[in-house]
Amino acid sequence: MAKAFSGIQPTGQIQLGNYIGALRNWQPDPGSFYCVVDLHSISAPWDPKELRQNTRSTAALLLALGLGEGSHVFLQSHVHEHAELAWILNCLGRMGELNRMTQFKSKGRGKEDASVGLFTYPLLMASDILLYRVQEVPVGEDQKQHVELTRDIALRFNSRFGPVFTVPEPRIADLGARVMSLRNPLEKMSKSDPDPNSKILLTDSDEVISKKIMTAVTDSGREVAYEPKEKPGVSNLLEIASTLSGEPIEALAARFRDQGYGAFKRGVADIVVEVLRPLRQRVEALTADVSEIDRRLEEGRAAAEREARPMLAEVKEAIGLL
Ligand code: AQP
Repeated sequence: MAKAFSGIQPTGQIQLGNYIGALRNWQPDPGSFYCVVDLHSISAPWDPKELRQNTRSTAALLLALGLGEGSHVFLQSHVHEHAELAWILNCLGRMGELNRMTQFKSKGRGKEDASVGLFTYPLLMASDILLYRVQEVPVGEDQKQHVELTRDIALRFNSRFGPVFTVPEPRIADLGARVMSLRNPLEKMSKSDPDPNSKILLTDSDEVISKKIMTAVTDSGREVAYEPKEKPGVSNLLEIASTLSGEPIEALAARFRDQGYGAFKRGVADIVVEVLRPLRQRVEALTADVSEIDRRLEEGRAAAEREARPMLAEVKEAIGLL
């Protein structure tokens, strides 16, 4: 069984793309670590009150998914080894490779007021992963480049200072690795998209979910078919429905082919509602007990520290820090 690490930013309410592309693939295997990466989320402007709320609600979601049983759930800022290793990796990462990161290009390139943290974010992410000697990093497509950078940094470090780091692999699902916005199917669904109708939140009620799907942008014509280039809107909805129901895309497309977009969207909405409802109810039950969330995060912190502390000590020794 491969050990895994992955993280999610508390930059807002968790959206369906986060669930389909990442959370759904996180397994509660012993030795795996799942983290609310709160330090990453302050690389863009933030509101302290919202950050506190989003951090707890994101932690509640990971716990509701059962990731605190077997595997461990914790907050990045609770384990200072992440920030400390990040400084060391900042001194090994190269300007050229960070300049090539597409996420920085789209979010920060050319913006005078973008934070330095947004530029160096991938090296904090490399630290998150490398502290836990994991083999796999289950992520959505948009994070693949950052995991590849982590591999490059680990290989560079190991060849210069000895075999300290485990070199991880990204694990990306074949389907649903890039769920698209419901308003613009050429753009990724994102927590931070200001248009509420572009994304389904895991906290949305059944009615809100149905309404958002019924008003999702589709394509010209009326035939339901999986053709991501010609029919990006319909194909996105087919991917969402297929990943959540387990029904193959071809079977779904055949079932709805001649029924028109209205009936198709109703079918997709029913699938999404049925999957998210029980999860939302578990999160609501957990959120009512803040002290229980904090107690379980404390357990996660202790487990994470037991791995991260000796790993950082090994790194310091290898690079010559006394
Ligand atoms: N649309 C998506 N489809 C599939 N996977 C996705 N992920 C994010 N959006 C999609 C995956 O979710 C995990 C957690 O992401 P993150 O919180 O680290 O930040 P992100 O990738 O930048 O996600 P967002 O929702 O778009 O956040 P903001 O708006 O803050 O930038 C990752 O594994 C990611 O691949």
